[in-house]
Amino acid sequence: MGLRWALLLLLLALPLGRAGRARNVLLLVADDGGFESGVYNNSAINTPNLDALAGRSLVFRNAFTSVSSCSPSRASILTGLPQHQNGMYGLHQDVHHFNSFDKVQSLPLLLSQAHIRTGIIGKKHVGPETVYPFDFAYTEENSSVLQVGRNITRIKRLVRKFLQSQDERPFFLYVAFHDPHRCGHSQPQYGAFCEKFGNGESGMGWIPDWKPQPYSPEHVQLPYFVPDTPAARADLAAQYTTIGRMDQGNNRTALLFSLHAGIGLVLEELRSAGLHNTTLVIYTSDNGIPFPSGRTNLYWSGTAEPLLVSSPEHTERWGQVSQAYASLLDLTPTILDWFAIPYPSYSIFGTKTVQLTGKSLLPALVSEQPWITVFSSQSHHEVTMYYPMRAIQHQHFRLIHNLHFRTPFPIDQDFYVSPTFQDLLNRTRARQPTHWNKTLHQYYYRDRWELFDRSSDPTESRNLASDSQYAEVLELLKAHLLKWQWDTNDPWVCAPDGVLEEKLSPQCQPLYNEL
Ligand SMILES: *[C@@H]1O[C@H](CO)[C@@H](O)[C@H](O)[C@H]1NC(C)=O
Ligand SMILES: *[C@@H]1O[C@H](CO)[C@@H](O)[C@H](O)[C@H]1NC(C)=O
Ligand SMILES: *[C@@H]1O[C@H](CO)[C@@H](O)[C@H](O)[C@H]1NC(C)=O
Ligand SMILES: *[C@@H]1O[C@H](CO)[C@@H](O)[C@H](O)[C@H]1NC(C)=O
Ligand SMILES: *[C@@H]1O[C@H](CO)[C@@H](O)[C@H](O)[C@H]1NC(C)=O
Ligand SMILES: *[C@@H]1O[C@H](CO)[C@@H](O)[C@H](O)[C@H]1NC(C)=O
Ligand SMILES: CC(=O)N[C@H]1CO[C@H](CO)[C@@H](O)[C@@H]1O
Ligand SMILES: [Ca+2]
Repeated sequence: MGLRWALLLLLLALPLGRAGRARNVLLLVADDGGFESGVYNNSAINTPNLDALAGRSLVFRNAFTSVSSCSPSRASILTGLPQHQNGMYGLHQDVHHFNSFDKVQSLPLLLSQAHIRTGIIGKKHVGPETVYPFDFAYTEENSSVLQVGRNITRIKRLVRKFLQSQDERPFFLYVAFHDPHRCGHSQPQYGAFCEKFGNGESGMGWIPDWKPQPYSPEHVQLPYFVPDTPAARADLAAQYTTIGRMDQGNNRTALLFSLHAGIGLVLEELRSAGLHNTTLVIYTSDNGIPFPSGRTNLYWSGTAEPLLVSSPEHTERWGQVSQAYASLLDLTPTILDWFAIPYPSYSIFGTKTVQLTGKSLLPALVSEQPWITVFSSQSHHEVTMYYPMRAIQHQHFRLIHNLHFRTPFPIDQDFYVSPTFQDLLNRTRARQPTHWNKTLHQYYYRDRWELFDRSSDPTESRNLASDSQYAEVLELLKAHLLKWQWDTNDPWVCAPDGVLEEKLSPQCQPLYNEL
C-alpha cells in the first residue's frame, strides 16, 4: 500500500464533523450541584457564566441522573451503564472500595481507541485505572482535590496546559469540579461547603481569580424539600458562595465579557485557544444536592439535574428550554455520536451482551424530541449504606421500588454533620417544629412501592401506590421498570421476594419470605 493511501486511510479514521472539521468535547460536571443558577430561574443567585453558556445551549428541564451518589453516577456518566451493570455499586474511595468490572468499555477507553485524546481535571472518583484511562490526568489520585477541584486558578492553568499540547488529535476534556460539595465532614476548617477556601481571610489562602460573593440567609430560595429554618438557610447561603466560585458570580466582569472564573475561566481558555467553534460543551452535575431527600435518594429532589448541551454546529435551539426527558446515561451515547463512533456491543460476564440503553441527545438540538421515560438504580452510597432502589420516571409519574423498605433509610457521614440535618435532629429530639415537609420517621421508613403523580403533586408528598385509581398506572410502570432491569442485566431483578436462578425457568424463584 502506497504512502498516499496509508495517509488517506489514517485521515478517514480520524473522527471529523460533517463539515470535515475536527470535533472536540468539553464535559463540565459540578459535584452535588442543583438548580441554583439563573438559567434555572433561581433569581437569588448570580451565575452569569452558566447563564451565558445557556444562551449557546439547549437547556434540559427534565434531566435526571441514574443514581444519586458520586462514584456510581460518574461511572454511569462515563460508561452509559447503570451502577448495577458497570459494577460501581457505591463510593470508590477508602473503605468503600467500589470499582467497575474489569471488562467494562468506558467512554475514555473507547475514545482513545478511536484516536481521541482524553483529559481529566478534578475529581475522578472511579476505578480501576485500566477501565478509566486518561492521557492527561490531574485528579485526587495524584493531586490535592481542593487544588484540582476547587482552586479555579489552578484549574484554569491545567486547562490551558491541556489545550496547548502539540497533539493534533481531537480531544475529550472532562473538568470535574469538586464545588459545590460539602466540606464539613472532610475539611471543616473551610466551612460547611468549603466556601471559605481561598477567600483571602487569615489561614484560608487566596484564589487569584475568585471574588467571593457572600449571600444572606434571608435571600436564598428554599427548594420544597429543605426545611425552612435559620440553620438550613445559612447552609444554602454557604452553598451559593461555593457555586459562585465554580461559576464566578461576578456579574460586572461577566457583562464585560472577561469571563472571570470557574466555568467562565474554562470557557475563556477554550475561546482563546480558538476551539470554541469546534467543541461540544456539556454542563451537568452528578447527583442531587446534599440536603434531605436530595443526594442518596431517588426522589425527584435526589435525581433531577441541570443539563446544558452547547453545540457550535447546532445553533437552531440555542437558549431554548427542552421538556424532553434526558438521563445522564445518555451522555456516553451523545459523545460517541458526536465523534461518529459506533456504540459498543460486548460482554462483561459470559455471553450476555452489554448494550447502551441511553440515547444520543444530539437530535434534540435540532428539534424537540418525544422522550418521556428515564430510569434510576441505586445500591449503596457508603459501603454501610446498603439501600437498593430502582425507579422509573414516565411522563409525570415516578415509581420507586424500595427493595429494603423494612430497614431505616441510611444517612451518610457528610450529610449527618451538616447544619441542616443536625438542626433537624435537634428539633425532632426537642419536639419542636421542624419546618420540614416530612418527619424523620417518614424519611427513615418508606413503603416498598412509592408512586407519585407530579402533575398534581409536584412535591411528591402523596404515595398513590395503594390507590386503586392508579392500579393500572402502577402495573404499567412496574412492567417498564422490570423490563429495563432485565435489559441491563440487573442482578437484583428478582429481589426482594425471589432469587435469580439463570439456569432455571422461571429465572426468578420464589422465597416465600412474606413480602
Ligand atoms: C424559567 O421561567 C420561564 C418563565 O416562566 C420559562 O419560560 C422557562 O422555561 C424557565 N426555565 C427553565 C429552565 O425552567
Ligand atoms: C498526575 O498523573 C498524570 C498522568 O496521568 C501526569 O501527567 C501528571 O504529571 C501527574 N500530576 C502530578 C501532580 O503528579
Ligand atoms: C490556587 O492556585 C494558585 C495557582 O496555583 C495558587 O497561587 C494559590 O495559592 C492557590 N490557592 C489556594 C487557596 O490554595
Ligand atoms: C448584575 O447586577 C446588577 C446590579 O447589581 C443587576 O441589576 C443585574 O440584574 C445583574 N445581572 C445579572 C445577569 O445578574
Ligand atoms: C463557526 O462555525 C460556523 C459554522 O458551523 C461558521 O459559520 C462560523 O463562521 C464559525 N465562526 C468562527 C469564529 O470560526
Ligand atoms: C444541636 O444540638 C447540640 C446539642 O444541644 C448543639 O451543640 C448544636 O449546636 C445543635 N446544632 C444545631 C445545628 O442547632
Ligand atoms: C407532606 C407535606 O407536608 N407536603 C407538603 C410539602 O410542601 C408543599 C408546598 O411547598 C405542599 O403542597 C405539600 O403538601
Ligand atoms: Ca457528588
